[in-house]
Amino acid sequence: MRGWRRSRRALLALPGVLVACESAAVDTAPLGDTADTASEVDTGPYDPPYLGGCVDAPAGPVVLESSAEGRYVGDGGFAVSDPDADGCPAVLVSGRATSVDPGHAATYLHGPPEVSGGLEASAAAVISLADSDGDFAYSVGVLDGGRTLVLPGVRVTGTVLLFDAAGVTGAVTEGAAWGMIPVEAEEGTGRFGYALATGDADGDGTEDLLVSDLEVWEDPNYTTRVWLVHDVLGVAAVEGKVTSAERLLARVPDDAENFGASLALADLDGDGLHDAIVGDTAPNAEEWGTLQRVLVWPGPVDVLPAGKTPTVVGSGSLAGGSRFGWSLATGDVDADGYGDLAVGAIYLDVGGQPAGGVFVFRGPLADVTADDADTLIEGVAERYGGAGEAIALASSDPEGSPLDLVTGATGVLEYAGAVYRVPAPFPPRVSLDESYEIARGGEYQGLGKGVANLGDVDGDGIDDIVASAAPYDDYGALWFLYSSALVR
Ligand SMILES: [Ca+2]
Ligand SMILES: [Ca+2]
Ligand SMILES: [Ca+2]
Ligand SMILES: [Ca+2]
Repeated sequence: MRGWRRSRRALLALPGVLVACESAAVDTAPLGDTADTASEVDTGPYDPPYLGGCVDAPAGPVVLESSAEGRYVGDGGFAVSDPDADGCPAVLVSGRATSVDPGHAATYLHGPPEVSGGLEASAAAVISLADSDGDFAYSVGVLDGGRTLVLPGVRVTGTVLLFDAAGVTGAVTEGAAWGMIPVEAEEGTGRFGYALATGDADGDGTEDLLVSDLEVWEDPNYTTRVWLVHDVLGVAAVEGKVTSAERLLARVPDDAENFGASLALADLDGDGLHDAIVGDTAPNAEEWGTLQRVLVWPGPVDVLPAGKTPTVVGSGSLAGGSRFGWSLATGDVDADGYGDLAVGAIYLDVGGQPAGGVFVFRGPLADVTADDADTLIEGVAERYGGAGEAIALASSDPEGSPLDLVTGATGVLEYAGAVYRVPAPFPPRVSLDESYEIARGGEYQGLGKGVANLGDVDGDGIDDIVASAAPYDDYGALWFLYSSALVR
């Protein structure tokens, strides 16, 4: 198997491409036939086959465009879950608020998207949060199997807001939150909530939260932090909407202003306990060039650094300003039982151009550098191509392993942007080209700002992908890339 061919985009507006989860229609067209048919049909009615999943197999990407000017949907992170276990994913994605200025908004979709009405019509809820200093929080997350939505709020101080996924409907604001946990005592001037991760950091069986608070540009008085909030649901349930008491467990290196640019809680050393993973890019090549790295604290993690020495995944011989650590993804890509780490570097030099790329390190990790990566995935050699902007891992195997790597590159094709899927197993070096492309944006759409694994939604045994095109006319769009519509 060699790559995925570019998928078709001519059939996006076909009505009836998607059906509800409870559809009982069964069409047993083989996957190969389905894909071939999709690649040859240009217009006209399309009778989507049903492969046993949540949606019928569409003929191409399903695109939901936002109708809210300035929404920039998908400008930040995704959180995908299936709280009612019906096989239809719920997608929480960040964007900006147009009803609150300045502010940010998370759009929550639950169940198959309806193409005809666009993003807002398909959304179960749009949660808009005021942002007093306009710095915009990017991240979103879920707890309790997706039954609780987690958003950082920044009206006055850094606050983690919790929403009942089943209880948010239509346009809501922070007043609908059932839990508010302040995690910063002083006035917020940083980019609180730039990244967050959920998992069991301290190994006690409760879900904990990492959330970063990056420095505002050129503010010499601000320190960059990653907060660790233990037992988020328990704290919120007991204390509700309190606004006192720091419960902040922080790591504040004074030499790194982008500490926490990316975060994950995942097991990388094979002991079954989540490890705390923090990306630390450097914005200025000359001044900060040596500080690009990913730090991995072995779990259980209590207070960072808690006397523990992190494993350091450094940028090695990469040029300063490569932004190694910009994005992270974790999973067992080679199915050997150890968690593996993928690290994005959006300005990685490829052929003399800041094209971007992704490094894959197979666990268990020791101190390594980018030069030791098991796989280097280089972006298309285009200036500010943006490969590694976001990373997801996804299976093409009904058995679930090993994992493909999916990355967006917002700047390729003169900012049309594209999403690439590199099939497992990975060779030591991969050069992204059209053979790996699974979707390509239109003019200046910047497709690939975010990518996430949806699980197998269309029922063909292959994980499907959702991607965002954030600069899309300042509105933004979500692209649902169902594998049954792609030709391999
Ligand atoms: Ca815990
Ligand atoms: Ca571990
Ligand atoms: Ca592995
Ligand atoms: Ca699929």
